[in-house]
Amino acid sequence: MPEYVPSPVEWVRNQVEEYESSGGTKGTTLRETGLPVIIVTNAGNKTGAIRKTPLMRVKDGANYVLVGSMGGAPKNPVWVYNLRANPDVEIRDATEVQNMRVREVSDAAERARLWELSVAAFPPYADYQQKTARTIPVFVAEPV
Ligand code: F42
Repeated sequence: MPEYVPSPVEWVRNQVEEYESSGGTKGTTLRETGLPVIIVTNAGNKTGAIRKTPLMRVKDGANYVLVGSMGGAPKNPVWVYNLRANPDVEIRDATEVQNMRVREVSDAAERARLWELSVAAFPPYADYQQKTARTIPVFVAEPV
C-alpha cells in the first residue's frame, strides 16, 4: 500500500486532517468564506505516494470541476501533473466518498462554460486568472 504523504503546507494539511478525521462533518469550508471544499485523493506521479488536496467544490450535475488556480500563482500546482499522469481519483464531498476519473478540459466552449460555473461557485477564481499569465488548468471529474 502506498503511504499517505500530507501536504507540506500547514493550513492545507490541517484542513485535510480535520475534514477526514471528522468523516466529512468538520473543516469542510474555506476559512472565512464559508464556501464548501472537497478533498481529492490521488497518487503522486513520481513517488506513487497518496496525496490529498482540498479544492473548492464546483458541481456540474454528477461531476465536479477541479480548478488549478493556486491563488493565481505563476506556476501550476503540482497536483495538476499528478492528475495528468494518473486520472483515477477519490473525491470526498462532506460525508460522501466516490471513485472518479478526471480529464483535463481542452475544448474552448466546454472550458468557457465550466469556468463560468467555477467563478459562480468561487468568485476569487476570476481574480486569480487576472493575476497570472498561465491559463488556469480545469479538470472534470466524472463518476466511474
Ligand atoms: N488550490 C487550488 O489550486 N484550487 C482550489 O480551488 C483550492 C481550494 C482550496 C481550498 C481549501 C484548501 O485548504 C486549499 C485549497 N487549495 C486550492 C490549495 C490546494 O489544496 C493545494 O495546496 C495547492 O493547489 C497546491 O498544490 P500542490 O500540489 O502544488 O501542493 C504542494 C504544496 C505540494 O504538496 N507539494 C508537494 C511537495 O512535497 O512539495 C509535492 C507533492 C507531489 O505531488 N509530488 C509528486 C509525487 O510523485 O508524489 C511529484 C510531482 C512532480 O511532478 O514533481
